[in-house]
Amino acid sequence: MMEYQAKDIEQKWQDYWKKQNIHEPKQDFNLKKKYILSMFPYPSGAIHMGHVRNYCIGDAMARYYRKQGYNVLHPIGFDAFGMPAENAAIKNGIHPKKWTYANIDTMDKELDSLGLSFSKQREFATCDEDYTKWEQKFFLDMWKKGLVYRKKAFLNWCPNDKTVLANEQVSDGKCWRCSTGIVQKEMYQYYIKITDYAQELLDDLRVLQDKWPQAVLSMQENWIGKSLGLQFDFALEKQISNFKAFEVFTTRPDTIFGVTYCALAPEHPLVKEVLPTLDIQSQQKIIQMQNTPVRNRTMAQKEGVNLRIFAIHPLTKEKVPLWVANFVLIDYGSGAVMGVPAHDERDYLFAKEYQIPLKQVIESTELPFLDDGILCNSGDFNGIETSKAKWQIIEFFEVNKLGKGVVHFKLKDWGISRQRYWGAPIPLLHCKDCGILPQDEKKLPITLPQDVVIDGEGNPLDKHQSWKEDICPKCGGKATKETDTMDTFFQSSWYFLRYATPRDLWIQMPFDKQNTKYWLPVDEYIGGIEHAILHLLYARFFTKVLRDLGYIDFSEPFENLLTQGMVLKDGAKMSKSIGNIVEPNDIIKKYGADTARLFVLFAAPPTRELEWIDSGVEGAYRFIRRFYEKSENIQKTKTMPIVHKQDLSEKQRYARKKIYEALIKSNEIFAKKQTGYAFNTLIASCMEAFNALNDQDNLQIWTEGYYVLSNILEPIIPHICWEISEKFFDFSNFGSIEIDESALEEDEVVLVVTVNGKKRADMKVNKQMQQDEILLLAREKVQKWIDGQNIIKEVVVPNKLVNFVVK
Ligand code: ANZ
Ligand code: ZN
Repeated sequence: MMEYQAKDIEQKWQDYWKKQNIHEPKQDFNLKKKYILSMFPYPSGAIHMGHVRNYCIGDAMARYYRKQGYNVLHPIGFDAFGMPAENAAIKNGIHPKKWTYANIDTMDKELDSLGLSFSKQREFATCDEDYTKWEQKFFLDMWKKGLVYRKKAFLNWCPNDKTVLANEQVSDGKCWRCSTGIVQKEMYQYYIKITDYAQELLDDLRVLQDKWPQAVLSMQENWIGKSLGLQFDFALEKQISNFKAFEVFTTRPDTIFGVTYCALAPEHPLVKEVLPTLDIQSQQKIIQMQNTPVRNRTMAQKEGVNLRIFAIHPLTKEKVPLWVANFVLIDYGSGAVMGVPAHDERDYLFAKEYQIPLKQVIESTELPFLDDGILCNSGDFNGIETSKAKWQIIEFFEVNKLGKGVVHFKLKDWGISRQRYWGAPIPLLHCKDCGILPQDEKKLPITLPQDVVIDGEGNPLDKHQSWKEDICPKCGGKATKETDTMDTFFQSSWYFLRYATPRDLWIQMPFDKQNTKYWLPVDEYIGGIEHAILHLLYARFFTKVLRDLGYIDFSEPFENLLTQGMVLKDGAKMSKSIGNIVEPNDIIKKYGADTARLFVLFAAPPTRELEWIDSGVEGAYRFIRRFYEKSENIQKTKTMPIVHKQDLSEKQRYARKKIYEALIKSNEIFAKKQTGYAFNTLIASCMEAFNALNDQDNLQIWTEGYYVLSNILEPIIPHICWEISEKFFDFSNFGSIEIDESALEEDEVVLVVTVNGKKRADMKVNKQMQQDEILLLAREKVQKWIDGQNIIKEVVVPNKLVNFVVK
């Protein structure tokens, strides 16, 4: 008997694929193509089950389309810049570069051991210098086009470590390393004007309808957050230094008569002016609000300080008290709001806390009343529906030059500066006479210095004097390099474009026009839902910018998107902190890669959560072993086996039917993408077919069954299928296989039973039923019409009709 030795078989085929370069795309633009891409990993050091799932889904697609005759691009790389490498350097003293490339090496081997059909020739890491070069070029293109600007912004700052912290590094307002209370420090940052593209990013979500998950589309829509509203001024009762008024933005102009207070963001410039006039306690409270990271404020209690000054309501001319409130954001709208506690939940909570009165302006029995309704206490606008009043009040403000209707987006410009070492340097120079200048493009890439001290204090680049020194391209005087590096999302915003160009061109160009035109957009993009907004939004934005810079001529990078579900164990997300990790390596060592692949695709549909079940892994292994061991009886053939269909038994016909049903399912899950690539149902269908095959003894059918099943299972368990295919079919089964419709025909037919030509009954019979038997049954069915009469003639028209002539 053939014994299933997963390790030997898998090593054999992985070596073979590598040697034959079988998974490299062909440079033939006449072929139909598919670009299948699973999101590239961060080189943390080891592959986890989430990766396994992600890459097995992509690999199944890539292999399927290859067999269907497509030219397939299925690349892999590493998203290799970022903080963990620097943290490892701080902790263990390893250089970030060394740490990163060593991790890539390890993970590469792990990915190989899964038998993934990547185009390895196009593999790269985003920290490779020839990648940085083009990224810096794009940055300069954007700079020259006016898409980049520098602005002071508040950052989390640890006064002890003297370093900027990412939001993730702040917990409970304290530094993750030294637990010192962080402060908000105003520093220069570079921003990219993604807001210039807000409307297009929103509009084009429609293009992605039905091709991207609805959840992702909705999240992006909310993130972009378009609002229509009224922007207008509240005059101050008394001028304060230069301030005569402040501006507010509201989406509910219909509630304007209900304003009982106004509130400013803690960072509002007017607050700075008023601050010295307040008592110490109020001052401290405001400073504390300013030092709370914005993200934490939205979750905190509503807090406020009364500024003890008044604004004048533009319509009623009433005095309105002015507050500072922690829920007002400085960079949304005007950084100031009108408070309508009777009709807004947040305003209501705030007013209750600080005993601010309510004023009802929409008819209702209860407050707060948040719905639409009829206006009251609103002067000339009484009796009007809120939805109409909104527009009438905007018009009133415009006609009387009191304010104007405006569109606001929640989307903010993309801050790309990081005060970190392990990133792509921002290619700018500072000259004390000429200001900020772009680096000469001929000098790109601006690379990182190797000799660097990484101790967690400040930005290592900023402390590296000899690296910083440079020459001003304009006046020839001394200049210093910009020491900020770019956000890693900058790298992941165009990596999918890089793969489309063969490696030998990478030094000369970011990507080649013709290759890009052929391969892009990505046909299937697969990744975690956690990237629903940032990465997927930045990549969409980058694509539009590169289009406007003349590099490409399409607007959306990812044609279809599949967001895979999480991998769980014991009901919780597999994670180191919970300690419920199953190591992919252990599974591969014990059972083989095919088992890991089969289980991961069988246990749940790709978009759903997957619960790791050990017995399920065992089951997957047993199926593969049986599938392999039973293959020994196959009759060798280099073409589709021909089955003699006469006189097949019921079990034999059933087996053939199940085989072709599985084949249909295989084609169906790729054709009907909306169903989310339900590989699990395909596998179930194959298992059912295999059982039916085992339940019959016709060798031709046996061979035919294996011919088909090893074809449709190849995308899922490739090693074993290649082994079987080589041994018995000489790979002749690795193409698209035609469906034998006759195998799918139902065994049962419905016959019409007539008496003297008149229909009297329907009768379900097996197609193979003998004529005598049919007549016997038919006579019973029409008993009452032939009772007591002579049957003169009985006619059976096969598969159609039985007629009795009686007298
Ligand atoms: C008065 C009002 C009454 C409001 C009411 C809402 C309901 P969206 O729809 O998300 O765009 N707002 C404006 N600027 C703000 C800021 N910088 N920080 C915090 N909140 C701000 O939100 C617009 C609404 O959010 C605006 O409409 C304003 O409150 C508030 F019954 O004005 B509204
Ligand atoms: Zn200069």
